[in-house]
Amino acid sequence: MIVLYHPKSTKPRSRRFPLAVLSLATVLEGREEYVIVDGNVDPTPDATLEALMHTHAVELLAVSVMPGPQMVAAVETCRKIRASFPRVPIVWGGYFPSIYTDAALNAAYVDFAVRGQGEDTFLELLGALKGARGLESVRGLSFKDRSGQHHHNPERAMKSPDAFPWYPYHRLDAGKYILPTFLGRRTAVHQASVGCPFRCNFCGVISAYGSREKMESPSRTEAILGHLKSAYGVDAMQFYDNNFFLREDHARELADRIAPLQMSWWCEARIDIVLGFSDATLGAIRRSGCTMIFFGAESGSDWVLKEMNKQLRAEQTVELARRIRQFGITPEFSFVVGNPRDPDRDTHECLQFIRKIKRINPEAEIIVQHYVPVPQREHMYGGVDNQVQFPTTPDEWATKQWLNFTVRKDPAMPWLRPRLKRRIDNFELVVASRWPTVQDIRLPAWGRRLLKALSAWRYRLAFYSFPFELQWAQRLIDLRKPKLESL
Ligand code: B12
Ligand code: SF4
Repeated sequence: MIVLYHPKSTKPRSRRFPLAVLSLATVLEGREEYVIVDGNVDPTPDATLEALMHTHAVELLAVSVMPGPQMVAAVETCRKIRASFPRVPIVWGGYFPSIYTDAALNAAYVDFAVRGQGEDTFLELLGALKGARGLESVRGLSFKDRSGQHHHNPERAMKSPDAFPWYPYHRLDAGKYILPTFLGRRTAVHQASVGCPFRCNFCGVISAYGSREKMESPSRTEAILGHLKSAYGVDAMQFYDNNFFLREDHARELADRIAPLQMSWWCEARIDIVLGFSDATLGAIRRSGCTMIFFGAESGSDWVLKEMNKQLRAEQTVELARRIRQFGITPEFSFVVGNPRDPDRDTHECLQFIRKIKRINPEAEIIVQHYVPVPQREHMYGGVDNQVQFPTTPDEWATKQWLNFTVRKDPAMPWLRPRLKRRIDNFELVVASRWPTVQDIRLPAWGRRLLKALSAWRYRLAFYSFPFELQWAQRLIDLRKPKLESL
């Protein structure tokens, strides 16, 4: 038996289909005996895994690992399993081992690391473990030899999602994953493409997948959504694609195909690409149910965008904020603040730019993130290649200091002075209070009114310091928020 393990990565209310392990299940279905254990659903995954190991001949424990809390959960479990069942091989796949491959292999409880797209590499690894081929022949695989030396096989060419069968949704308790969101009562997730062809030099997608993108055909996306609707009553979708739109003809065909399904949906896209679409295509996208699009605006300064290799101008963000309003699609703009060379200037300009965007399109949602470097294939944004010494083991990544770094909450970057960091955080709190997000369906109407009233003068006067009353209000509202089940 093969055990596919998805360690806990989020709170129950944010739980979604674990696509990473479902995509491995896809290639095992009908070929191998396997089971999925999802830490987002199972409250005691370690006990479940141990029970499986006792009752079955487990050939391989396959673990999906994203940097952050999921990696911490993976470390704890794999250490225990290795101690109790030392003969069971353990393979890690996903963004953590794809980006930090040597660190993953430095753990005594990781034997193999799969980099990038995993389906074929996983099948070939299974073949190698059964003796049908050598480990060196498996593209996309990294492994340790008996002396502990790491071997990194060449990269694997990426395939379109169309090359693999549909996910075996029936192997999960779908009811646990289809939950209410601002989009609908029964929201599911899907990823209709792999990778991204751009080269932004702060982005982990490029480190893991290279600058390539393969898209699913619109007819297949339509068929999968249709199945989710008819089999599970899904009425809303979040698309996890890094870059949902590439070509206008593809976007138009997809919109026309999924419109009859009457689902409300959200996706991530690039500003320049969507800006290049005709009014007719944007209208069709809206009619097909798209209500919000996440855009990496990153900065309001062209010198920063250039340094990020974003291939975007701030004026395009302004133009998009203005144009998309007429179609009734809410833009969600994300900013990466704290340029290491000149964090003060960057922060000042970015905050001013966000105010400008809000004047043009008050409904625009704003996300402010601190810049946290991710190892790159070339150079890291901000010229910080020699300033950050990344951990060399998962155990070190799992410490509080590095966890704070990964989740970008308290990253403790040498170039981000505490005063400046506080200013960014305070600004974010004031903006989020002045325009509470429509995505928080648990936020009661009185809480919304309270936050707006308390923050209005601060925003008007651009006075962000010491927002104690907003912090207090947020805590009060959090305590009183209804449970998801009662909505
Ligand atoms: C969904 C998601 C989440 C969800 C996870 C929900 C869940 N299902 O558990 C939530 C919202 C919790 C989340 C949180 C975070 N996320 Co996230 N997330 C994603 C997202 C949008 C989709 C991932 C996904 O499921 N893709 C679909 C599957 C099929 O693709 P995949 O994961 O790449 O899997 C393939 C391969 O990696 C491989 N594979 C994966 N697992 C395994 C296991 C084995 C054994 C093998 C052989 C192969 C294998 O095979 C799969 C099929 O080819 C990605 C962006 C993206 N589109 O990739 C960001 C992304 C992975 N997240 C990212 C980050 C940074 C985070 C956070 C740290 C953000 C934060 N500030 O807190 C947190 C922390 C995560 C945690 N809790 O540990 C980054 C990671 C890169 C980086 N910079 O390190 C990404 C790439 C976003 C980005 N553009 O920067 N995230
Ligand atoms: S930030 Fe977005 S556009 Fe840039 S490389 Fe990453 S996924 Fe692609």
